[in-house]
Amino acid sequence: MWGVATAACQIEGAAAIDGKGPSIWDVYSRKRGSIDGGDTPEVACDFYQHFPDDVKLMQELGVKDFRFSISWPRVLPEGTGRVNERGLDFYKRLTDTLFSHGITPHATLYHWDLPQALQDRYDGWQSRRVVEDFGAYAALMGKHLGDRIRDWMTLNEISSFTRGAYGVGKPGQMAPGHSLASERDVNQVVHHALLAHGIACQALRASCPASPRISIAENYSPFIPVLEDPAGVDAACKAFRRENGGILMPILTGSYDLEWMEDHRDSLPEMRPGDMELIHQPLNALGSNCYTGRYVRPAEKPKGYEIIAWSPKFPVAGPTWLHIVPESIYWAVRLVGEAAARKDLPIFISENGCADSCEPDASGLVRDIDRIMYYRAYLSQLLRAVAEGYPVTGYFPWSLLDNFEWARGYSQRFGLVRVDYATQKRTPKLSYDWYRGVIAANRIV
Ligand code: PNW
Repeated sequence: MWGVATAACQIEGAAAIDGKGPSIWDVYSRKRGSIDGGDTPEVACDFYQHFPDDVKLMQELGVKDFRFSISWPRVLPEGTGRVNERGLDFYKRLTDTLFSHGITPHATLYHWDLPQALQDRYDGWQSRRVVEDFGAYAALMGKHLGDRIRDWMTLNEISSFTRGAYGVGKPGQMAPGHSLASERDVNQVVHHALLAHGIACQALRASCPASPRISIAENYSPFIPVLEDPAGVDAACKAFRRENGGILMPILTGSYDLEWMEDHRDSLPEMRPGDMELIHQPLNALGSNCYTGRYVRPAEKPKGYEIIAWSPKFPVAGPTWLHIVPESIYWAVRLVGEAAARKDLPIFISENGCADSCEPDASGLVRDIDRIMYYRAYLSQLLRAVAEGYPVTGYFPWSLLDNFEWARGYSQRFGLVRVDYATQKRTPKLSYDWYRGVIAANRIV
């Protein structure tokens, strides 16, 4: 599959239109100092109005698969109970339009826009009550949209909306931007997200009329051996299991990694009987949001590996965290098979991308050769995984459009298509033309 990826809160706009309830990002972004430039997702790319044209852009690009997310407060303004038919209707119109352009929808149930009502009612992800409510929302989506949507992702990047939002003694940068008393409290928030994933898998399987294909989009950490010899690969495997031991490993294996538990022995979440079984649901595939990775080498330490610190001028592509590490995409695939012992599990790249640094030239074209370099390098590494027989099934660059980049507001542009936010004019960048060539040839050009 050659696709593109987006998320509701980052592109839709229409934050209070047609009965949508507020999300935690609508409220958080109005808090002074939370978002660069005081930006908010209120209008964004106004995809809510512009989607027919944007679907045409996808068709011209040649993609046959589109990843988007459903806004929970658009369909359930209070988080539970009353359904907003106009919200539901939007996703029906969107999927109909996708079908009429030969494009398959891939829907994420949760890409960070929790209904503010649930934040107010019981502190959102801090409360175990969110698990049941997420299950009910998933069941509702399966019932109303399951005839059109067969490919589902439950959650997007558990660590980002839990650890990224809840700091210990200091607020996180993601909504709702709270500070918690202890690491145990943060691990409890993560545990609730894991349970929500599990219950959503069950709810979709019970409610979709045609059997759904279920995955989760996770930004687990890949590790790249500095030296790729048996000892280096072994160090990468050890790092992979331990560093991903609190999210990916329980999802894939049904238990927190034992060494991760050792690292967190004083801060383990409250677990009830049956929790790990609920978290460990069969998956049809795994989505990897892959942007960067860390280098490791073997070490004479109890852990058996050392994560190498970044050299001061290591190249980045946009935000400061986005170190350019093309091999990360190869190891993100390989280590699921090798370190997590899930060689059977198909993997698709649910996100990969970078922010560019250019303004349009006199003709209006954005010559984003930095993005082309980035994509070509990462795709070459993905091709290595394919060549070695790993079950790679698809690639969804982030993103179709420039969009609301969370705490960075509109300052970071990840799109293959430029958006002029003042006029909502779309202009395909040079990388759009390049990706169209890749799709048409079905090879890296
Ligand atoms: C992902 N990090 O977020 C999200 O899924 C997208 O919504 C987002 O726009 C995209 O990547 C680009 O940032 C991330 O700090 C946010 O390592 C932060 C990190 C990674 C991914």
